[in-house]
Amino acid sequence: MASRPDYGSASYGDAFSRINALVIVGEAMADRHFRRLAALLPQDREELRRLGAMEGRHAAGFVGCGRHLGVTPDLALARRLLAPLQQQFDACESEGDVVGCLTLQCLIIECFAVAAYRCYLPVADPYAAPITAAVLQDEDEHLGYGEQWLRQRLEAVREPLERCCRQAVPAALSLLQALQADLEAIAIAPLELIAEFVVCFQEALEAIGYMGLPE
Ligand code: PL3
Ligand code: FE2
Ligand code: FE2
Repeated sequence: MASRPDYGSASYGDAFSRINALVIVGEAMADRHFRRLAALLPQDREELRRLGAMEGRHAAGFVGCGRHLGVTPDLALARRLLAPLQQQFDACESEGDVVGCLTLQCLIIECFAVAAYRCYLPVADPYAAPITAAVLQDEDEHLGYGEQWLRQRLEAVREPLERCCRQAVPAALSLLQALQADLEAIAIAPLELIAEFVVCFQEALEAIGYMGLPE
């Protein structure tokens, strides 16, 4: 069990101002992505709108976590750090690459969120822990939606899916690198988070049907 940080300390609050902002802006970005996906995939429109609304509630929940600790989130920094992922989504959208849009949000960003919240949960403050646990269940559902959609179109999505991952996985990992010291300050081991992401991503690829099959 990781040792609990001092949630009231200045150093915890300082690190949390950046982590909390990243999560708030990341959730708001996910909300926007699901609404765009709802427009791109009219047959799933209602479900995708529902998933987007969940993301809006996640953002609000994490705003409350920062407020509870008296921390002001550094939203400008978070927007800068998330810009590459946002730009990638916008580029896929304008190229009509629906598979790229869906892979980026429902596979990469959701795996990233699941890994981050799994690592945060055991070291979260008592106010944030139940909020994070509830969000984590929702993220599993979002990942499941993406897995199912991609699994049903396995051969057709292979090439755009690979192209999307090749760009997005390094972008997500460099984001973690930028926050390495802040993660340590809130008692998350950056390497553990990367390992968790890899596990989650591999499980998702297996669920879609790319790996784990006998040759
Ligand atoms: C998908 O629903 C939302 C995507 C949000 C992206 C979050 C990434 C967070 C990375 C590092 C933060 C770990 C600690 C979490 C603390 C609340
Ligand atoms: Fe979310
Ligand atoms: Fe999500």
